[in-house]
Amino acid sequence: MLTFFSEDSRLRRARTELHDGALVSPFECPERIDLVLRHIRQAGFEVRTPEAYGLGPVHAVHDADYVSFLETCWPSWQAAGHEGEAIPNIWPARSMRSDHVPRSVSGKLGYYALGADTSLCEGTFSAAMGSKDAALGAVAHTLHTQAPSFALCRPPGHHAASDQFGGYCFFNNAAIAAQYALDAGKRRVAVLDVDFHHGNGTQEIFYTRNDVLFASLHGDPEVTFPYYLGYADETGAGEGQGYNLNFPLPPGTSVAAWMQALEQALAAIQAQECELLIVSLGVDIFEDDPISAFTFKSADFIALGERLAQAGLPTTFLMEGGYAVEEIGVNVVNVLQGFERES
Ligand code: OKP
Ligand code: ZN
Repeated sequence: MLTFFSEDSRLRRARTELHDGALVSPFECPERIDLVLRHIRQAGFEVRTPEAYGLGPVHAVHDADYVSFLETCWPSWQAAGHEGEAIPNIWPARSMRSDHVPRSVSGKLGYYALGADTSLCEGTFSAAMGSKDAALGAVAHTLHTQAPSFALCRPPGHHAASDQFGGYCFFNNAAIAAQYALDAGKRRVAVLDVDFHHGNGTQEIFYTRNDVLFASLHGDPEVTFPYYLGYADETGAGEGQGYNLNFPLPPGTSVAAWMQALEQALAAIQAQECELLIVSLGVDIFEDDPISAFTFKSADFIALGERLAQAGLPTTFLMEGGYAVEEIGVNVVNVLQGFERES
């Protein structure tokens, strides 16, 4: 399967993640790329560098002031004389004003962040640009040829909302790709999110719209990040009513039960006459993922790819999570090869 990847994705090399009360080396590390590329090449897939699409497709789904903030945060943080990486430590919480963006970079950080797990550092913006370019290159290829494609996006995107970063995400690659497909003439696009974590950003961006059907299978937010979105009763609003589908599943969910939920998601995608399938492919549903709690074995990813192919739609896969670095490449390529075998 033709793979799109930008070397700029390597430019983010964060040193710190606030995890369980300590600053640790980030789970979302550049080494993830190497393992995926190794297995992509072993499978004989061509790897193509995407063209630079600029900020136009980003502004189509993200707030312009948010995008400027991401671009200027690191130099502003350094100019303020801070030693470590840029990490928010205060938010416009319920008891305070959320209608005002403070002048200080520290105030802006809390305003534009949804968590403290994701530090901003040198190269973050450039890596996010490369990541969304890979997504755009892949979806453009699928639009032109009907052939499936894979974007090795890094950093991931599905937690990024219209004006917030977090959960290791800055630009919402899936939303950017879906909007690009709509602008190219598709009437309805399905985004199927199989990452262990709920794609809160993708949900937020399309929540009131019926031209994108968002369906997500994920760890129950009662007990799992991102906690404050991803419940089954979030079904869309206004014209988007019925076009948002959440399948929260308990930690330890069996692959069989997960596949049953997938059947429901695919049935909705089929019923709503979607013309393109974008898969937010997180392989953190793997049994040994260090921050997740589903039970996929490497071989199960083949069956997942096969089942997705049976939907019969033009399909673009976008990389999201997956933190069992040793197995990330096998698991991703198993999905893609399962898909190819069945299509
Ligand atoms: C990103 B993606 C570990 C707790 C969770 C954020 C998880 C982000 C996952 N410190 N931290 O959906 O794979
Ligand atoms: Zn995840």
